[in-house]
Amino acid sequence: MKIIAHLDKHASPLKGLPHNPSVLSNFRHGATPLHASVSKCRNNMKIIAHLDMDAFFAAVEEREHPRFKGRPIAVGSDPKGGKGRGVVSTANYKAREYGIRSATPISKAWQLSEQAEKSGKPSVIFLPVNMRLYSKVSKNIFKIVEKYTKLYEPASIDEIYFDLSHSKNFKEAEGVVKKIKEEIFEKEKLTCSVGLAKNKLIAKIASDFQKPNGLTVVLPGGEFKFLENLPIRKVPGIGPKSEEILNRAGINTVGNIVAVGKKKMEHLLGAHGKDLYFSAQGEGDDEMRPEEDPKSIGEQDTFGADTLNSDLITKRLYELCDGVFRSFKQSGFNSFKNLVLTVRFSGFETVSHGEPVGEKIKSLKDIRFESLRMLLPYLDKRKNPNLKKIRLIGIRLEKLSKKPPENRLPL
Ligand code: TTP
Ligand code: MG
Repeated sequence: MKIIAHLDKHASPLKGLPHNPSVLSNFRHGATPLHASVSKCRNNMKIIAHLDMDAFFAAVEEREHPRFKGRPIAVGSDPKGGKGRGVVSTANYKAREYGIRSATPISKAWQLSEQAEKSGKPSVIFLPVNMRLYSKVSKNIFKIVEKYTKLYEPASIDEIYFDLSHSKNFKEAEGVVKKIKEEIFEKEKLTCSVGLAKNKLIAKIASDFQKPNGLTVVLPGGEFKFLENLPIRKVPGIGPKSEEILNRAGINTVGNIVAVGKKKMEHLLGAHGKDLYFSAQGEGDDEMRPEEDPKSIGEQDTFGADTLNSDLITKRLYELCDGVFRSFKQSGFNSFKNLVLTVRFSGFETVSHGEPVGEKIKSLKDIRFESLRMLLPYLDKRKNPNLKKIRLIGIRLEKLSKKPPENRLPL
């Protein structure tokens, strides 16, 4: 009998699963009893894990404030009694039951909390973002992973890929993952979800399959069975725009992508469509790239009221540059490739403009200069023909690297 996947779950077994009950029962039947027959790690076949912390910022806050245990928590900008204009960074799973999640406008989160309170449920605890603390915890977690394998690739503040191919087989690798999960829980009092598969793409989709506190193993050969009934949005690289285009063409599941074929996918989404066709069959990268850390450092801020006042906007831009510069100095990275400016207009239309100017930037003054140069066209008709007011601006450094030191910003 072929094992498609093995699921191991310590929390709610239904959370995060796709809506297709047949997939659920498939995987349930494939669980522990058959596991002894898992295939060995064949030549060239890698064993890759993807670990993602559960409700990261909110979970850290819950740990730091035991009195909030069990309460819904939203971490993000100041709700200002319902008048706040920023967004939620993340919400714990209790707050998600109210419909609050990452990127929910903070005013909407406030409303949802008030509604819940009226129906007798606990109100939401709103907390500000404490990035310094989360970065510290993130480093501690990555250090725990590093004890088990030197081949790893941090992918964001709360997620990391690591290579366990030195294990004899998937069963042994699963044992290592369990130890890592236990150590993270013991030392940091936090849970995470992990996916184990032959490449990064499947491991990432698998880590999201049973959140929170999940462990999902997709054995070699079982990739397509695992993927085929998942909604297309589960595939990294399919955002709301691609989803809409594909849905309109009747493509709703990963299996549909394969069924329509490469030509059709290319016709709908160009080269990206072709890539997705291969992804949908479970193909993907299995290399760890620790030096090419894709993490970015950025800050953004929503104005108290939409504005086109250039003094005010420039002042805020400089403050953001100062914050980003400070974080960069503390990050341990030495250089970056791209500087990205984000502008959100009234009505939420958002543009991001990035330029590969990292080489040029040697100081805080340079970041301020380049950011302002990129921003100015949005303050006049060059890139803002209707002179729309601006709601939010952001600055981000992308493609951070530990080398080369000649581009290091002065400390
Ligand atoms: P995620 O891993 O996407 O979310 P999460 O860890 O909060 O929840 P999950 O259990 O579903 O993994 O993001 C990690 C952290 O990054 C998150 O805790 C807060 C931050 N974040 C933002 O600030 N803004 C965002 O839009 C998202 C998606 C995340
Ligand atoms: Mg997470």
